[in-house]
Amino acid sequence: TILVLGASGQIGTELTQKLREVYGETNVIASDIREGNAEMMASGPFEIIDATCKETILSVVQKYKVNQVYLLAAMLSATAEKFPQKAWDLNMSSLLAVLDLAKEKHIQQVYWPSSIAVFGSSTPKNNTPQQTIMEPSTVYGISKISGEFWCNYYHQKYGVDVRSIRYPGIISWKTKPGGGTTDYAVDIYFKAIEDKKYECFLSENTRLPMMYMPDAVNATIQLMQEKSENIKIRTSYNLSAIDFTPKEIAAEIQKHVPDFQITYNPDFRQAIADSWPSSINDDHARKDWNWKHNFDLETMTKDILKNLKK
Ligand code: VAH
Repeated sequence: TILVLGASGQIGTELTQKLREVYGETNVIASDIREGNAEMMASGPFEIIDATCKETILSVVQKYKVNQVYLLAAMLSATAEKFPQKAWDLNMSSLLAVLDLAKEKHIQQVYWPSSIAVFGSSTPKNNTPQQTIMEPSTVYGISKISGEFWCNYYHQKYGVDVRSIRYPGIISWKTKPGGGTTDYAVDIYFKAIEDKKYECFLSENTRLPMMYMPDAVNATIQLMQEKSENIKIRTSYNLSAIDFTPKEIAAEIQKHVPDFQITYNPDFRQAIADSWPSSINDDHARKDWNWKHNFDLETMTKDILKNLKK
């Protein structure tokens, strides 16, 4: 069976839903520090777990004979700047707890997400390569780059089968934004439908790498199903789909909501966004495990607005 830690979060919610479709609802145990949405709570087993507590995770692993853990619990970039120590503790102790369970053979496979936040202002901004200068300037980025090297260490030293993806900004409509810097691109769709206007906390030409949730969820499951010998990178894979600016996404929305208005009022999150790349090179993921994305800005926008207008 599969255990999802952080199942009530933005990615966890939709990853749990997809895993239950693929593996069967009773074979995917959802867990978080708080309950998830009604659909998740109704569609399969749920456990309240503090992801930093190894003993609690182990007891649930033993209760359901878990062999795969997806660790999606974390504090994201903007919130982490407000609570640095809490973010470090949550992001790191949850990872080390799960890696130790794998080292001790309680579980056989681990998924853990990294982020483009591992890159900093000194990283080449366009078509950022898999291996390059990485000087993160956010607490979130520091925790993610540290986590990548812990994953690689546990794989090299103890043979732990841990796999990871550096997610770009993930766009979805099923859960409200959760404290990320890229979450303007989630909120903008809700506001376009509700108010026909949106005040953006990033400047109009801030280009960031992004991906629609279905692509991110499919990539995650595809990576975990790949034969282990094909996974050449055990820190974390660059993954790319689209990149756009607030101005470009607003123009795409205006094709469907003609009187939608965007204004700009950059805040502390502008400095975070400015430290990240504008586009990512993911040749390694495409070569090692045949990754390819399906959604672009146009098809993503159509799909989101179709669902939000229901
Ligand atoms: C954040 N959505 O904004 C996350 C992600 C690359 C961005 O890590 O913090």
